Amino acid sequence: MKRVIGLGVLLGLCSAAASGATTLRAADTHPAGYPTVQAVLYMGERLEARSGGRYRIRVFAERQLGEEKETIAQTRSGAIDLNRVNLAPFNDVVPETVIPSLPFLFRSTEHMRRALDGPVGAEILAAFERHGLVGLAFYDSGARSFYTRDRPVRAADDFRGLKLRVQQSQLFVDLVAALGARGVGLPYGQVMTALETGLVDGAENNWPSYESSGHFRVAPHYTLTEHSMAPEVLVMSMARWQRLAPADRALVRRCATESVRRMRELWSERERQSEARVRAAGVVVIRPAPEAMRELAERVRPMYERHVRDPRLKAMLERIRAMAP
Ligand code: GTR
Repeated sequence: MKRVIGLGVLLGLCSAAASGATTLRAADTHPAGYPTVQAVLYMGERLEARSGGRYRIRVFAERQLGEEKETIAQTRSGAIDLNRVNLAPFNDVVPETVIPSLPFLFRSTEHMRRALDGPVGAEILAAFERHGLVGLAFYDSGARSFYTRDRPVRAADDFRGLKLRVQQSQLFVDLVAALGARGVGLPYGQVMTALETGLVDGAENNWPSYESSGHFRVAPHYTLTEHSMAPEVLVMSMARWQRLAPADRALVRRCATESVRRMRELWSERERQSEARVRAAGVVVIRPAPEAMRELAERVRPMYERHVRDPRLKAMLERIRAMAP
């Protein structure tokens, strides 16, 4: 759902124009204060300082510019300059993004960072260029786990009969089907109502999103499946990028890279806080037994064959596997 841009925002943009600074408009689905929003604001501070005040970044948080699928389309068309999105809504657009979104691929945060900070990550970021976007950086997103409204998921067979919300990605719809439930792709902003009305029985996300969205209040059973570590990504509109002087492009990249370190600090702190907050609110946290986890991994195994057919992507997958600690 789009909101009308407020007078304050317009005045802000006008005063930036009057001072001669160029304001880059950035979209984020999360509310103000969420680590991704903070990280892009930090990038803006760096950019403003490093460009001698010529550039600023304004973050339109909490879906002010639309849901992720819409903001991706708008960024590709050049209506939005920067976009911080999760990889999943890109799965059907940029095939390379499927790889780091695959279930149970990364063994740990270190494994994920090792892959994405190196040449594999650079290749995935470069792949956005074929789709009207410039990939600037990956941000951590922790691990995603399932949560349910009425009954907890303790064993693999508890997935049977459940309708679970996932991001708008075929990979994730298939993931839920492989587990034995039904996946419903919905934009983030519709999940709360879907949970409240029983349109879905649950959803899946990391600690900070589970907490900040308030979903924990309606779906208080959190099962630590940690099935995906699909990272966040920061992209720029290719149309906007091409209007930047080469030196300014390098500046934008540098400031985006600088924001990654800040994001990592903010993220680990927020993960801890969010987990503590939802536990204090009485959420039941379930750690599935090792046999249950083995069974889940077994169920999703055929997805690798189905979703990774291109030899180049298969090779990328093997490179990531080889980096496991
Ligand atoms: C969050 C992610 C968002 C959005 C959301 C969702 O973890 O940071 O960008 O994709 O999940 O589930 O829609």
